Amino acid sequence: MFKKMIGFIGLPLLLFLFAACSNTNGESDIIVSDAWIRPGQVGGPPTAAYMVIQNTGEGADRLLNISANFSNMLEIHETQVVDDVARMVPKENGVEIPANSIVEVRPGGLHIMIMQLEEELIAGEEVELILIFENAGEITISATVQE
Ligand SMILES: [Cu+2]
Repeated sequence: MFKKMIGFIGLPLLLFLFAACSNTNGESDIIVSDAWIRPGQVGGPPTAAYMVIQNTGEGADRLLNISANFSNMLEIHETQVVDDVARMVPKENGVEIPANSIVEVRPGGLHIMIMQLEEELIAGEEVELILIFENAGEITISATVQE
């Protein structure tokens, strides 16, 4: 009887500990806010996502990659104006998020280019993006689809 009770209590406790371990992102120094994505259609032109990334820590971090379930082709780009011509430069080594700083991923500068949409993105929807940081690891955020 006693053994049976231990077994009964042990499993939920074990699951709780697992949940606690996998939740280390909760202590992350990286805070992502104001995430939004322009609407887009399957087979249409690329769309883009924007957000504000804050590093509250004492060490630099780096946004390495982004993934989503509605596209397999997300790239970090930066719009640069050279001789009055705007061009997009892929940030193949990611974007540094310096210690105690805010990096704005905004129209006209850094953006997350989203190509080959597999699902329509409709204004008003909320979609998930997974940001992969060098130190903070994976951070899942919610982004609003809006013009
Ligand atoms: Cu781009």
